[in-house]
Amino acid sequence: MLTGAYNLRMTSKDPLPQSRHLATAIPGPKSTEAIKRRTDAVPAGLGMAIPVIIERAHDAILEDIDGNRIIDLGSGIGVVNVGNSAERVVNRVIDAVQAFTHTNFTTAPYMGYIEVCEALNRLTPGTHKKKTILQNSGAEAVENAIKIARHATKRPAVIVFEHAYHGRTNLTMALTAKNLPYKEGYGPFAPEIYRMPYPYSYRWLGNPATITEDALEMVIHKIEKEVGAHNVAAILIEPITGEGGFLVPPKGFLAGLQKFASENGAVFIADEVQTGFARTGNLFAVEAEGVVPDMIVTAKGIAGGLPLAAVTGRAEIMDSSHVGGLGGTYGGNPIACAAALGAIETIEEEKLVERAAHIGKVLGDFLRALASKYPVIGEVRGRGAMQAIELVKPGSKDPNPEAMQKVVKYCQSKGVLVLTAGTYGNVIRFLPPLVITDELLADALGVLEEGFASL
Ligand code: PLZ
Repeated sequence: MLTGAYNLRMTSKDPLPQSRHLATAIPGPKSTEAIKRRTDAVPAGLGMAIPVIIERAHDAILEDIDGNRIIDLGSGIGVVNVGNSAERVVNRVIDAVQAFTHTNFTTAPYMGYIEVCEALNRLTPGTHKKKTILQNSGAEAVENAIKIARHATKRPAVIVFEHAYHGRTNLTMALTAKNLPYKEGYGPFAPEIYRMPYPYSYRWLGNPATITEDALEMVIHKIEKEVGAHNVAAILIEPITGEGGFLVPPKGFLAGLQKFASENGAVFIADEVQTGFARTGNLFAVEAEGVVPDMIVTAKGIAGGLPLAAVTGRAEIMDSSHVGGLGGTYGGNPIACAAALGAIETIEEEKLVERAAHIGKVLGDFLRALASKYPVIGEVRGRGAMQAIELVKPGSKDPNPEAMQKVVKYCQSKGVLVLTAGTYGNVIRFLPPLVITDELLADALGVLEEGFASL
């Protein structure tokens, strides 16, 4: 249902065409001027993937202030799975913001928060009784998951993995694997975090046939000998690593960890911040392996671009905290909750789970064909609309971040936004909005191929 205000806003400008268009070089003159102001006003520590200033965006197109229309293959880092400014999100946000902007849920509750929690309790894997708490960001939700797991188990230790990314707060920096750029100089870090080997199949030195068993044996041995299984509050893992370069664990690895956690009274937590909300061709990535986590952390795709995150878990774990032990000023803000309900409705009504699987097929087939042509592509991996390529020096597995930079810059100059990732800084990742048309995706992939041809 369109509100009057929304109609007005939509008719004040032409709808944004879903096509790539270069009005100027990228960056254009207006963006170039504005980026000088950015440099002057914001700290150097904030990176910038593409040096343009965005004026508006819809579905899979970003339009900058010079009038360039850029194809979005990043979704704001896996956030706008339902598309930029998705209609149901925008409409619900406008209605919500006109009703009230904030009360604080622990001061005076409202239905949007409760409805998002009900939806997550219903949609996340497992038929057990679940409860959900809402926060503002992925990092805050991961922190809360650990906090709740420690309280419920009365244990200190947290198990994490190589190549993991969980956020930028003090605890989540400690949970994150990669030093530069995330941790360098920002310590000391939170204690009682234990990092385990990860079965990175492309770079695994052992026998590929027994990678799952061998990795599980290593991990369990280390937990038992170096931590003590009875000290473990939680095992935390991304079902597919995000910032770590879209590493897909070998089949059975997640299930093995879950089994170990349940046999030893630890909480098995899936960080689905990047993999969640239809991205991988399932609503949640753990579903592909039939794994049911005790807790699942979601953010990004949950609210179509508004800041919202959640921890959903077994009711008895979630209820362990005393009254007042959990909270926050903005967590589950009514506008963000309205956006989440619009995003969830969009995923269900536009069948975006199936759409992600379709995009995954198109993208995966294209990337594999590209890899057979260009030996600089060492591996294609991912699931659904979460695909990546790892670039190496041809004839070896030596990381090739230089080639990655060149291809990424080429794509940008032609109006295609792609993101990078990976422990070795040599991965190009693809996270298109799930509403991208086949034509637009094909156009973007054509540009990508030109990028490889230009090397
Ligand atoms: N867990 C799996 O991917 C966020 C980071 C962007 P926040 N990833 C994007 C950047 O450079 O800061 C992420 C994630 C996984 C947790 C987080 C953290 O989510 O919403 O950024 O706090």
